[in-house]
Amino acid sequence: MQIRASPLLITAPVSNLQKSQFISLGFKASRAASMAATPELSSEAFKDGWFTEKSTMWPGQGLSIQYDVILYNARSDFQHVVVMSTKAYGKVLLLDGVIQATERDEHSYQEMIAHLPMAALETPATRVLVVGGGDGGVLRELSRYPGVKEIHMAEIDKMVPEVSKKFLPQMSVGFQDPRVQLHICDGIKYVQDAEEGSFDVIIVDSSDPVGPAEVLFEEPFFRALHCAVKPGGIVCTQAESIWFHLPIIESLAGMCGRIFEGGSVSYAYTTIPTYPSGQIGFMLCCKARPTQGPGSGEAPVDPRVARQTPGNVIPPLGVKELQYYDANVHSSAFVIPKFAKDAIGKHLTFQGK
Ligand code: SPD
Repeated sequence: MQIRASPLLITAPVSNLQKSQFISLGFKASRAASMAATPELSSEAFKDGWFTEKSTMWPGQGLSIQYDVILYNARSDFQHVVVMSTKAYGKVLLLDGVIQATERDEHSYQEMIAHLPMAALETPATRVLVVGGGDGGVLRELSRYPGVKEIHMAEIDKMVPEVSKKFLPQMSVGFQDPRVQLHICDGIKYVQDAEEGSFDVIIVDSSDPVGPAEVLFEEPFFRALHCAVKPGGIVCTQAESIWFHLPIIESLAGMCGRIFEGGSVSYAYTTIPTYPSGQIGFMLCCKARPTQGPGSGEAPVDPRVARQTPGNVIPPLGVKELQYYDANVHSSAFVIPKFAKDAIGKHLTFQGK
């Protein structure tokens, strides 16, 4: 399904435009009628060939990107899914009108949310879980670790992997790794049902805490994450922007500190031009280490240290070289500005002083 931006967009409401465009492009009436079932692209968000991202989570601002074509526009059981093609950022995936990934800058987020926990482990990971992340970019990054035996993904919305496989090959390449098992299910239930201590790393690659992802920022889910990760293992969750969301980050860090008692809680971040404020963070929660055996010890794991190294290119899978992450970027990602430290430092194990 392709809807082309045209001068008509300047004046026509998008819902009317979809029908008239399909007719003027020579589509049969039945095809045009079936398009009526596709969701309307709100004329406020898609106007004059520009998409503008507005949300109550970043009030008073909106990032605009000029688009050429709407490649996909459908409503799943959970959310509104759009893929648009743009000159500035390549193809862009939107969920409920919020930018999730663009071909140009997705590597900064996907590499960091995956490699910060994976590389910080004292003992290399063998079993990893991704909650959400249906575009596949995080899977692509996990495929760089030859020691990993199983990579599980619990994604609630089957439309996201399907759309990514069709339109976003640079991300969905991650699904080609034979170690990947995709479970289309409620991520919370999947984690609650997991065997205790059965994952070395759990990555929560969620959208923002409005709509379907809200529960992924709440205590019952974090208690289940703590149970499912191994002693000495690491949970890494999307943890929003210090420019907009310090109260959310503060309460998340406080909650994680209570749940991961005896372990450590740290906030790291990456830069990314298409997320609000150009910055997004990650909460790294390390479970208290085992009292004996590999990786045992009293002191909690300090995730600021990169102890493992991801592989760089994997030709059989078509995984290209890293573009953002290296060991220096790893440690510097935990250096947070003073105003953020003043607000959240009291909850952070190593970054508060
Ligand atoms: N404000 C948008 C935050 C989106 C975070 N998740 C992105 C998913 C990419 N795999």
